[in-house]
Amino acid sequence: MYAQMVKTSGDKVKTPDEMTAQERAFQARIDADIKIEPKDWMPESYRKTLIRQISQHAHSEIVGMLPEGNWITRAPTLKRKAILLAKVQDEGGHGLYLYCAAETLGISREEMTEALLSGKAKYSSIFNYPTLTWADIGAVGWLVDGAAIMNQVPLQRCSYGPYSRAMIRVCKEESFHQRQGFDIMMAMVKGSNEQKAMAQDALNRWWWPSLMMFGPPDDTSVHSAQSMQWKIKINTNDELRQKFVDQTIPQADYLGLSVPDPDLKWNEDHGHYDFGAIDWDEFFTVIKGHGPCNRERLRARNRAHEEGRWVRDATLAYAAKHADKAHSRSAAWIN
Ligand code: FAQ
Repeated sequence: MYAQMVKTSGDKVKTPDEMTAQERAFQARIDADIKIEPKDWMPESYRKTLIRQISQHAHSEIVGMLPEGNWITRAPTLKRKAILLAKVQDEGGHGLYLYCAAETLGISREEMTEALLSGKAKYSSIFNYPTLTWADIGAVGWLVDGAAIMNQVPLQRCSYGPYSRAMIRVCKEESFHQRQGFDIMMAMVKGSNEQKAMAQDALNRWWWPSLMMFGPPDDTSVHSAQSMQWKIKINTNDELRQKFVDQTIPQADYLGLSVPDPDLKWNEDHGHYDFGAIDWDEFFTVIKGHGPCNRERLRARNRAHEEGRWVRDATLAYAAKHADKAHSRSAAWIN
């Protein structure tokens, strides 16, 4: 039940000769940067790929509320508590826009929720790690939201209209999230030696999982080639990971912290940082459901779903009562 066990399968990208006339016309629209809207014709696998990616993205936002939600009652000041509360609510809002965007492709909210709760659907690997100290909340905002923005800014130009428009709004809020995380880290490094040590410890634990967020290396990423041809993805996993490293190392230097990578080195020839090998066994273990918190996360979502049942029932009963009233009013008017 707790494994994120959706089987991964990548189809070979079709050449123009292998496409039907309709598929060629569709690809031409994408190449001309014309957005695809819900009522437009689309290849079935374009629709399915979008449902997979957008619903996984939505689930990530919803499960992503848990590691930080865990610290709302323990935030060190009232101001930090209010900021964190607002941030966690934003993540819930992002999940809702994204579920709506996925619904335009013909999947229901119930189907997506069921896939998450049963452990069939994937959500980002990063949210299966624990937030052990307050410094982890800084590291999540700085690194996890930082990685999320790096991935989502290009998605504003994605070919599917509803997803691209959702990303524009989400990105505005994510930049605030990243800055609040960096602000927590700044406060920690300016504090006592113990606080600085907590910030370094949080960076040590979140660094590698943050790099894994971008997905497997390009040569093993099954979906990238087709998703890039369809502009569902604008950059490859490795391109975004490299941009993230290049952007984040100067920020770590500014904080006076160091990333836990002895192989990290500025490469003058390429104008990028070289970095050490990522433990992909760890990544695949986590996405198969065996990370440190997979069970806990799904238990929490299942419990929330059960405890929220009365709210859903009450909302439906209220809507039905009003539909009945409206029906009686229009029947009285006709008679
Ligand atoms: N975790 O062929 P690819 C956030 C799976 S939002 C789990 O490269 P693709 C906000 C992948 O699904 C974070 N699974 O796949 C926030 C596929 O399996 P499948 C979420 C992963 O789709 C911050 C298989 O591996 N963002 O953090 C991961 O082309 C703070 C093969 O991979 C998005 O979802 C992973 N990290 O590229 C909230 C952005 N990576 O489906 C709260 C949109 C890969 O065949 C607090 N998504 N897999 O069974 C994307 O850009 C892409 O889907 C990628 C993966 C880049 C994630």
